[in-house]
Amino acid sequence: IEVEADLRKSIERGELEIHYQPQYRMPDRELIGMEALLRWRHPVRGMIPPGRFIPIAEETGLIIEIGSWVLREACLQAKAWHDEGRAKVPVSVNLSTQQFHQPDLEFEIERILAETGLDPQYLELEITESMMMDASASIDILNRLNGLGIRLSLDDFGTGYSSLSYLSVLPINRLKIDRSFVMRLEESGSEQAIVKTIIAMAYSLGMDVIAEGIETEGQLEILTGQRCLEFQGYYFSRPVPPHHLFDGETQRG
Ligand code: G
Ligand code: G
Ligand code: MN
Ligand code: NA
Repeated sequence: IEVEADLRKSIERGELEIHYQPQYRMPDRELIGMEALLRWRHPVRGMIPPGRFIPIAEETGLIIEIGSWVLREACLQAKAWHDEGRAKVPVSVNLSTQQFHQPDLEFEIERILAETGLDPQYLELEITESMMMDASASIDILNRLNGLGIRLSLDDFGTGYSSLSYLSVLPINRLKIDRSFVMRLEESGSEQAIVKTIIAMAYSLGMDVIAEGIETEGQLEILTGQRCLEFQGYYFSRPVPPHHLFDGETQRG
Protein backbone atom coordinates (compact mmCIF):
# COMPACT_ATOMS: atom_id res chain seq x y z
CA ILE A 1 0.00 0.00 0.00
CA GLU A 2 2.79 2.35 0.97
CA VAL A 3 4.77 1.52 -2.14
CA GLU A 4 1.65 2.03 -4.23
CA ALA A 5 1.11 5.54 -2.86
CA ASP A 6 4.77 6.36 -3.48
CA LEU A 7 4.63 4.92 -6.98
CA ARG A 8 1.59 7.04 -7.75
CA LYS A 9 3.68 10.16 -7.07
CA SER A 10 6.95 8.92 -8.56
CA ILE A 11 6.42 10.53 -11.95
CA GLU A 12 5.55 14.01 -10.73
CA ARG A 13 8.39 13.84 -8.20
CA GLY A 14 10.84 13.01 -10.96
CA GLU A 15 11.95 9.75 -9.34
CA LEU A 16 11.68 7.58 -12.45
CA GLU A 17 14.70 7.25 -14.70
CA ILE A 18 15.54 5.34 -17.80
CA HIS A 19 18.85 3.61 -18.23
CA TYR A 20 19.95 2.49 -21.68
CA GLN A 21 21.75 -0.69 -22.65
CA PRO A 22 23.49 -0.68 -26.03
CA GLN A 23 23.09 -3.44 -28.60
CA TYR A 24 25.86 -4.34 -31.02
CA ARG A 25 26.30 -6.19 -34.29
CA MET A 26 29.42 -8.30 -34.76
CA PRO A 27 32.00 -8.74 -36.15
CA ASP A 28 32.52 -4.97 -36.27
CA ARG A 29 30.88 -4.23 -32.92
CA GLU A 30 28.68 -1.68 -34.64
CA LEU A 31 26.14 0.01 -32.35
CA ILE A 32 22.67 -0.96 -33.61
CA GLY A 33 20.25 -0.03 -30.83
CA MET A 34 19.53 0.90 -27.23
CA GLU A 35 17.12 -0.83 -24.86
CA ALA A 36 15.33 1.52 -22.45
CA LEU A 37 15.17 0.04 -18.95
CA LEU A 38 13.12 1.72 -16.28
CA ARG A 39 14.53 2.50 -12.82
CA TRP A 40 12.89 4.04 -9.75
CA ARG A 41 15.14 6.13 -7.55
CA HIS A 42 13.15 6.06 -4.32
CA PRO A 43 14.13 8.85 -1.89
CA VAL A 44 14.31 6.46 1.08
CA ARG A 45 14.64 2.94 -0.34
CA GLY A 46 17.18 3.82 -3.00
CA MET A 47 17.18 2.34 -6.49
CA ILE A 48 14.28 -0.07 -6.95
CA PRO A 49 14.54 -2.46 -9.92
CA PRO A 50 11.55 -2.80 -12.27
CA GLY A 51 10.95 -6.40 -11.28
CA ARG A 52 9.92 -5.09 -7.85
CA PHE A 53 7.52 -2.34 -8.88
CA ILE A 54 6.21 -3.12 -12.37
CA PRO A 55 4.01 -5.94 -11.00
CA ILE A 56 2.51 -3.42 -8.55
CA ALA A 57 2.06 -0.90 -11.34
CA GLU A 58 0.30 -3.61 -13.36
CA GLU A 59 -2.05 -4.55 -10.51
CA THR A 60 -3.01 -0.96 -9.77
CA GLY A 61 -3.33 0.20 -13.36
CA LEU A 62 -0.55 2.74 -12.81
CA ILE A 63 1.38 0.98 -15.54
CA ILE A 64 -0.58 2.87 -18.20
CA GLU A 65 0.65 6.24 -16.99
CA ILE A 66 4.15 4.96 -16.26
CA GLY A 67 4.32 3.17 -19.60
CA SER A 68 3.34 6.35 -21.43
CA TRP A 69 6.00 8.25 -19.56
CA VAL A 70 8.65 5.69 -20.55
CA LEU A 71 7.61 5.74 -24.20
CA ARG A 72 7.68 9.51 -24.41
CA GLU A 73 10.96 9.82 -22.51
CA ALA A 74 12.70 7.16 -24.62
CA CYS A 75 11.48 8.74 -27.87
CA LEU A 76 12.64 12.18 -26.71
CA GLN A 77 16.05 10.78 -25.80
CA ALA A 78 16.47 8.98 -29.11
CA LYS A 79 15.44 12.12 -31.00
CA ALA A 80 17.92 14.19 -28.99
CA TRP A 81 20.76 11.74 -29.78
CA HIS A 82 19.89 11.85 -33.46
CA ASP A 83 19.77 15.65 -33.46
CA GLU A 84 23.12 15.82 -31.66
CA GLY A 85 24.66 13.64 -34.34
CA ARG A 86 25.10 10.65 -32.02
CA ALA A 87 24.53 7.15 -33.32
CA LYS A 88 21.30 7.11 -35.25
CA VAL A 89 19.88 3.83 -33.97
CA PRO A 90 16.45 2.71 -32.74
CA VAL A 91 15.42 2.72 -29.10
CA SER A 92 13.68 -0.42 -27.77
CA VAL A 93 10.93 -0.01 -25.19
CA ASN A 94 9.44 -2.87 -23.14
CA LEU A 95 5.66 -3.02 -23.11
CA SER A 96 3.64 -4.49 -20.26
CA THR A 97 0.68 -6.80 -20.81
CA GLN A 98 -1.83 -4.12 -19.87
CA GLN A 99 -0.30 -1.60 -22.21
CA PHE A 100 -0.31 -4.11 -25.03
CA HIS A 101 -4.06 -4.59 -24.61
CA GLN A 102 -4.81 -0.90 -24.07
CA PRO A 103 -7.46 -0.10 -26.73
CA ASP A 104 -5.90 3.19 -27.79
CA LEU A 105 -2.24 2.04 -27.74
CA GLU A 106 -1.83 2.57 -31.47
CA PHE A 107 -3.05 6.18 -31.24
CA GLU A 108 -1.05 6.83 -28.10
CA ILE A 109 2.13 5.77 -29.88
CA GLU A 110 1.25 7.74 -32.97
CA ARG A 111 0.75 10.82 -30.79
CA ILE A 112 4.04 10.33 -28.93
CA LEU A 113 5.93 9.93 -32.21
CA ALA A 114 4.33 13.08 -33.59
CA GLU A 115 5.00 15.10 -30.44
CA THR A 116 8.61 13.99 -30.06
CA GLY A 117 9.37 14.11 -33.79
CA LEU A 118 10.96 10.63 -33.75
CA ASP A 119 10.79 8.81 -37.07
CA PRO A 120 8.73 5.61 -36.44
CA GLN A 121 11.46 3.33 -37.79
CA TYR A 122 13.58 4.34 -34.76
CA LEU A 123 11.13 2.98 -32.21
CA GLU A 124 11.05 -0.73 -31.41
CA LEU A 125 8.50 -2.21 -29.02
CA GLU A 126 9.44 -5.33 -27.08
CA ILE A 127 6.60 -7.66 -26.39
CA THR A 128 6.61 -11.15 -24.89
CA GLU A 129 4.94 -14.38 -25.85
CA SER A 130 2.96 -14.37 -22.61
CA MET A 131 1.13 -11.20 -23.71
CA MET A 132 -0.28 -13.03 -26.69
CA MET A 133 -2.39 -15.70 -25.09
CA ASP A 134 -5.32 -14.57 -27.21
CA ALA A 135 -3.78 -15.22 -30.61
CA SER A 136 -6.25 -13.53 -32.92
CA ALA A 137 -6.58 -10.36 -30.80
CA SER A 138 -2.79 -10.19 -30.60
CA ILE A 139 -2.26 -10.52 -34.33
CA ASP A 140 -4.67 -7.65 -34.81
CA ILE A 141 -2.82 -5.45 -32.31
CA LEU A 142 0.55 -6.31 -33.84
CA ASN A 143 -0.68 -5.55 -37.34
CA ARG A 144 -1.96 -2.15 -36.26
CA LEU A 145 1.35 -1.34 -34.51
CA ASN A 146 3.26 -2.56 -37.55
CA GLY A 147 1.15 -0.21 -39.66
CA LEU A 148 2.66 2.74 -37.80
CA GLY A 149 6.05 1.88 -39.28
CA ILE A 150 7.65 1.01 -35.95
CA ARG A 151 9.65 -2.14 -35.23
CA LEU A 152 8.49 -5.06 -33.10
CA SER A 153 10.56 -7.60 -31.24
CA LEU A 154 9.68 -10.72 -29.30
CA ASP A 155 11.46 -10.50 -25.93
CA ASP A 156 12.46 -13.40 -23.64
CA PHE A 157 12.02 -15.67 -26.63
CA GLY A 158 12.00 -19.37 -25.88
CA THR A 159 10.50 -19.07 -22.40
CA GLY A 160 6.85 -18.81 -23.46
CA TYR A 161 4.43 -20.75 -25.56
CA SER A 162 4.69 -19.40 -29.10
CA SER A 163 3.11 -21.75 -31.52
CA LEU A 164 5.48 -21.96 -34.42
CA SER A 165 2.72 -21.86 -37.00
CA TYR A 166 1.50 -18.56 -35.76
CA LEU A 167 4.92 -17.03 -35.28
CA SER A 168 5.25 -17.09 -39.04
CA VAL A 169 2.27 -14.76 -39.54
CA LEU A 170 3.27 -12.19 -36.92
CA PRO A 171 4.79 -8.92 -38.18
CA ILE A 172 7.82 -9.34 -35.89
CA ASN A 173 11.19 -7.89 -36.92
CA ARG A 174 13.38 -9.59 -34.36
CA LEU A 175 13.59 -12.40 -31.82
CA LYS A 176 15.44 -11.76 -28.57
CA ILE A 177 16.94 -15.01 -27.26
CA ASP A 178 16.29 -15.06 -23.53
CA ARG A 179 19.29 -14.76 -21.30
CA SER A 180 18.43 -17.95 -19.42
CA PHE A 181 19.64 -19.89 -22.50
CA VAL A 182 22.73 -17.75 -22.92
CA MET A 183 23.62 -18.21 -19.26
CA ARG A 184 23.92 -21.99 -19.63
CA LEU A 185 25.45 -22.09 -23.12
CA GLU A 186 28.99 -22.90 -22.06
CA GLU A 187 28.02 -25.89 -19.92
CA SER A 188 25.08 -27.30 -21.76
CA GLY A 189 24.93 -28.95 -25.15
CA SER A 190 21.16 -28.98 -25.08
CA GLU A 191 21.13 -25.21 -24.56
CA GLN A 192 23.39 -24.89 -27.59
CA ALA A 193 20.98 -26.97 -29.62
CA ILE A 194 17.99 -24.87 -28.57
CA VAL A 195 19.72 -21.60 -29.36
CA LYS A 196 20.95 -22.90 -32.71
CA THR A 197 17.38 -23.83 -33.59
CA ILE A 198 16.01 -20.42 -32.56
CA ILE A 199 18.62 -18.66 -34.71
CA ALA A 200 17.90 -20.83 -37.74
CA MET A 201 14.17 -20.36 -37.28
CA ALA A 202 14.48 -16.56 -37.04
CA TYR A 203 16.40 -16.38 -40.29
CA SER A 204 14.07 -18.74 -42.09
CA LEU A 205 11.14 -16.51 -41.03
CA GLY A 206 12.99 -13.43 -42.30
CA MET A 207 13.56 -12.06 -38.80
CA ASP A 208 16.68 -10.71 -37.12
CA VAL A 209 17.84 -12.36 -33.93
CA ILE A 210 19.64 -10.86 -30.93
CA ALA A 211 21.07 -12.69 -27.94
CA GLU A 212 20.72 -10.94 -24.60
CA GLY A 213 22.55 -11.38 -21.32
CA ILE A 214 25.96 -11.92 -22.92
CA GLU A 215 28.50 -11.91 -20.08
CA THR A 216 31.48 -13.85 -21.42
CA GLU A 217 33.72 -14.15 -24.45
CA GLY A 218 32.87 -17.87 -24.56
CA GLN A 219 29.14 -17.19 -24.93
CA LEU A 220 29.89 -14.71 -27.69
CA GLU A 221 32.06 -17.23 -29.54
CA ILE A 222 29.47 -19.99 -29.39
CA LEU A 223 26.75 -17.67 -30.64
CA THR A 224 28.78 -16.12 -33.45
CA GLY A 225 29.66 -19.69 -34.45
CA GLN A 226 25.92 -20.29 -34.76
CA ARG A 227 25.58 -17.21 -37.01
CA CYS A 228 23.98 -14.96 -34.39
CA LEU A 229 25.27 -11.45 -35.08
CA GLU A 230 23.45 -9.15 -32.65
CA PHE A 231 24.25 -8.94 -28.95
CA GLN A 232 23.34 -7.20 -25.73
CA GLY A 233 24.72 -7.84 -22.26
CA TYR A 234 27.12 -6.92 -19.49
CA TYR A 235 30.05 -8.20 -21.58
CA PHE A 236 29.52 -5.12 -23.76
CA SER A 237 27.86 -2.72 -21.35
CA ARG A 238 25.50 -2.61 -18.41
CA PRO A 239 22.42 -0.42 -18.71
CA VAL A 240 23.64 3.12 -17.97
CA PRO A 241 22.11 6.58 -17.52
CA PRO A 242 21.86 8.42 -20.85
CA HIS A 243 24.51 11.04 -20.06
CA HIS A 244 27.09 8.25 -19.55
CA LEU A 245 26.47 6.56 -22.85
CA PHE A 246 28.77 8.46 -25.12
CA ASP A 247 31.54 9.09 -22.59
CA GLY A 248 33.62 6.29 -24.02
CA GLU A 249 33.73 4.67 -20.59
CA THR A 250 30.91 2.23 -20.98
CA GLN A 251 32.05 -0.02 -23.80
CA ARG A 252 32.46 -2.77 -21.22
CA GLY A 253 30.49 -3.17 -18.04
O1 G B 1 16.48 -3.91 -15.86
P1 G B 1 16.01 -5.18 -15.22
O2 G B 1 16.77 -6.45 -15.47
O3 G B 1 15.89 -5.03 -13.73
O4 G B 1 14.49 -5.40 -15.74
C1 G B 1 13.70 -6.37 -15.19
C2 G B 1 12.45 -6.53 -16.01
O5 G B 1 11.74 -5.30 -16.09
C3 G B 1 12.70 -6.98 -17.43
O6 G B 1 11.80 -8.03 -17.71
C4 G B 1 12.36 -5.79 -18.26
O7 G B 1 11.80 -6.16 -19.49
C5 G B 1 11.32 -5.08 -17.40
N1 G B 1 11.30 -3.65 -17.72
C6 G B 1 12.31 -2.77 -17.70
N2 G B 1 11.90 -1.55 -18.06
C7 G B 1 10.57 -1.66 -18.34
C8 G B 1 9.56 -0.75 -18.77
O8 G B 1 9.80 0.43 -19.03
N3 G B 1 8.29 -1.24 -18.91
C9 G B 1 8.00 -2.54 -18.68
N4 G B 1 6.74 -2.93 -18.84
N5 G B 1 8.92 -3.43 -18.28
C10 G B 1 10.18 -3.00 -18.11
O1 G C 1 13.04 -9.05 -19.85
P1 G C 1 14.08 -8.20 -20.46
O2 G C 1 14.86 -8.90 -21.50
O3 G C 1 13.58 -6.87 -20.95
O4 G C 1 15.11 -7.88 -19.31
C1 G C 1 16.26 -7.17 -19.51
C2 G C 1 16.98 -7.18 -18.18
O5 G C 1 18.19 -7.93 -18.24
C3 G C 1 17.35 -5.80 -17.75
O6 G C 1 16.89 -5.61 -16.47
C4 G C 1 18.86 -5.78 -17.72
O7 G C 1 19.34 -5.02 -16.64
C5 G C 1 19.21 -7.25 -17.56
N1 G C 1 20.47 -7.59 -18.19
C6 G C 1 20.96 -7.07 -19.33
N2 G C 1 22.15 -7.64 -19.66
C7 G C 1 22.41 -8.54 -18.70
C8 G C 1 23.49 -9.45 -18.48
O8 G C 1 24.44 -9.54 -19.25
N3 G C 1 23.39 -10.25 -17.38
C9 G C 1 22.34 -10.18 -16.51
N4 G C 1 22.34 -11.00 -15.46
N5 G C 1 21.30 -9.33 -16.70
C10 G C 1 21.33 -8.52 -17.77
MN1 MN D 1 13.50 -6.41 -22.92
NA1 NA E 1 14.61 -10.90 -22.02
